[in-house]
Amino acid sequence: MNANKPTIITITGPSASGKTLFAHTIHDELIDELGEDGISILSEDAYYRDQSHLSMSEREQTNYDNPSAFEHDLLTEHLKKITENKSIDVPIYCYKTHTRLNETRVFTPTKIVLVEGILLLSNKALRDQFDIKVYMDTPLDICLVRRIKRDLIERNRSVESVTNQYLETVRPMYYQFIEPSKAWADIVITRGGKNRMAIEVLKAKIRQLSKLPLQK
Ligand code: UZR
Ligand code: MG
Repeated sequence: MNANKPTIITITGPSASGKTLFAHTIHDELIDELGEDGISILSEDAYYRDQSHLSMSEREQTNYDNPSAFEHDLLTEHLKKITENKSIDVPIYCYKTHTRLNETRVFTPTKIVLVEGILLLSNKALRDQFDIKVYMDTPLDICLVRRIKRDLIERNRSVESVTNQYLETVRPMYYQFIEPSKAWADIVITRGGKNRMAIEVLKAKIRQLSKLPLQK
């Protein structure tokens, strides 16, 4: 790891495995100590391809669990810019409409960048951008229960649509792409985003890395 560039840590694993919770817990528990330029989170979800050229029913047929659903090239390019301490314009994706908004969010590199998402280790160019690779190995039945609860509340979905999507894409794509990508992980975390010792171990490593000087 080079002391002069941001450290990029990926937190990956199946949908609803606790990636977002894990990343946010680490971030929120360190932000006062490390400051706004110390730690931040980037989400792979923001890089979902825009579906506005399709009808709503076509958009609902898209396989969002296949790597091709993401603009991974753009994310790779953005991560390279981050390592050069350059700002990026992060897309904003809307789950309800399956489209990208016109506006973007300016992201300024921080000393530590946590990148969370389902297929971050499925692509070599992308994988090569990460200094530390973490995989959330939460059992798939636990993920499904969480996914039903979350998508009903946060993503405006019905039980039927979530369970159909689970059988048609989430589960098969997990076995095809996500589960095999675990082999690339440096650290495999059991039991989900509330695993306290895993959070503390990551925090300790991040604190250590944060002591290294960042070139301005
Ligand atoms: P996380 N997803 C949608 O349901 N709709 C979209 O427009 C874009 C994505 C789902 C996607 C994936 N797929 O499982 C999940 N399905 O979002 C990834 N089916 O998000 O890691 O937060 O669960
Ligand atoms: Mg998430």
